[in-house]
Amino acid sequence: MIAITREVSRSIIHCELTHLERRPIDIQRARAQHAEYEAALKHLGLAVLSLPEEPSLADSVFVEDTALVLDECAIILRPGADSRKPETESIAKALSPYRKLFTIQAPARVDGGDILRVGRQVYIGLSTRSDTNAAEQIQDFLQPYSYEVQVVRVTGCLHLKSAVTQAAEDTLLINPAWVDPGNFAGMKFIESDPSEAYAANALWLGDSVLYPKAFPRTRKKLMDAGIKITDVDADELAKAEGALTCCSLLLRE
Ligand code: CIR
Repeated sequence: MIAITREVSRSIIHCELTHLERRPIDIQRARAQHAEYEAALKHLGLAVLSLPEEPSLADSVFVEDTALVLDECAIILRPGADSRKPETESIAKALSPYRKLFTIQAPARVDGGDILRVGRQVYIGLSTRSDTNAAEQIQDFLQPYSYEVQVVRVTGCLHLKSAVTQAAEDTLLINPAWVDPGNFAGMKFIESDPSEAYAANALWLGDSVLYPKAFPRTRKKLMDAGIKITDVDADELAKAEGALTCCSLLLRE
């Protein structure tokens, strides 16, 4: 498995914010935590392809929002925030040796944070960043590969994956205040602790998850469910409204 990542931009203090107040971001600390994230992925056996910094693209560390990568192809997305649209160019270059590429066409908008793939099911969150036009284009691109695309309403948070992520083959980690579990037929659920609103974003790696140290109550629920956890500190990039899935694009070689 390869993880594509990108160095934290020196302009991250100018990041997009939707649900959070702007707070100072310590760039050195953000970079150190990001390096810890990459090291954890390497330790778990992934090859990390770390792309160079994009000094003028504030949110470019959050590579997840630029593409949907599947085994059969990749789709270059069209991020909902205008400041983030130029991020896709270098990602398309990085992905082209590995996958056939499709590209979402204007005026459709979709952030990768709004796309949750579980097996052959692709859920697309309708948030302030993503729309039905993009969902329809994704459905068309994936039609030959027998994925099922389903749109999901999300409220109160930035992205679908702020509200729900996969934590095991058959299990979703979910904040039911932000997304209705009824959307995900056939899955088991672990609910994030109500006192830890941002705790539903785990990075699932097949037999374990990477998980932020900031959410001990939800972490205990994951542990109690028998899920193996690698802890990482991610609170500095959390000030930029970024979570763990946002910082990588995973692809099987
Ligand atoms: C943004 O608002 O676009 C960034 N500040 C945070 C993006 C986080 N990405 C993600 O959840 N996939």
